[in-house]
Amino acid sequence: MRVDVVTIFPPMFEGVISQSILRIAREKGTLDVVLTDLREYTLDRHRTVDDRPFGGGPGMVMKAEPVVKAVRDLRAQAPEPPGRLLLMCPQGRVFDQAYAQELAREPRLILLCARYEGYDERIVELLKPERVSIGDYVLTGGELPAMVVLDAVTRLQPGVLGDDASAVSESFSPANEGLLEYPQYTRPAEFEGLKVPEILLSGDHAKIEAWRREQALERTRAQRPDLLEGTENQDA
Ligand code: 9D3
Repeated sequence: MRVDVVTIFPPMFEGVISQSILRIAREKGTLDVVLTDLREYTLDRHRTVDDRPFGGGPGMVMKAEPVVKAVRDLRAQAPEPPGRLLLMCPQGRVFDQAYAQELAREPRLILLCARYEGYDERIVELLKPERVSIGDYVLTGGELPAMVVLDAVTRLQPGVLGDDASAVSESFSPANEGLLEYPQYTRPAEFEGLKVPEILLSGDHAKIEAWRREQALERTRAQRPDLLEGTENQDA
C-alpha cells in the first residue's frame, strides 16, 4: 500500500514512520509512505500556503492553489492508481475501526493535512476528497489525525502483525463480539501483594474462557455501555 501525506510539517511524521510497526511495514515493503511538503507547490518568494478569509473573521485559511496542484501532481504519478483522497478536518466522518478496515483494503491513500482555521472550500469542490475527523476535540492541525489513520491502517495490512494475526481478535472486531478486552496478567504470579486471579493459573481452558468473557462484558458495561446497545450482548 502507498500512502501519500501532504503537509507543511513533514518532519512531524519522521518519528512515527521510523519506529515500531510502521518501520517494519516499510522494511517489508508492505507500506510506502511518501511525504510531500505543501510549500514545494507554492510559487511566491515567501512560499505562502494561507491567507486571510474573504468576508473577515479570525484566523487564516489554507489557500486552494498549492493544495490542488500538489494533489493533481500526486494523482498523476503512474503507475500508482490515483487513490482515495482524505482531507483531515474536524467536520469529517468520524474515524473508527470499520472505517480503518475499509481504508486498509485500498492500494493507495492520499492524506491531506489542513492547518489554520480552515481551508478554501474550492479545494473540496475541485478535488472531492472525503473528510475525516478522528473525534470531537479540537487539535491544531490534521497531522496527528493523519498519523492515527496511518497507524490504524498499517497494522491491518496482511503480514504486518505476524501470522498470529491479533488484528482480527481484538476490541471492536466481530471476533471479540464488539466488547472491550478482558484483563491480562503476566509473571510474576504475585506483585506488590496482588495475585493473578486463581482461575488463570488453573489450566482449565473452558473456565478461563468463561471468566474472560464475563470480565469483558463487565468492563464494557462499566466503561462503554454504548457498545452494548442494539447488540446480541444487550441482555448479557
Ligand atoms: C473555529 C472552528 N474550529 C473548528 C472546531 C476551527 C478549527 C479548529 C482546529 C479548524 C481546524 C482545526 C485543526 N484540526 C484539524 O485539522 C483536524 C481535527 C481535529 O481538530 N479534531 C479531530 N479530528 C481532526 S482531523 C483534522
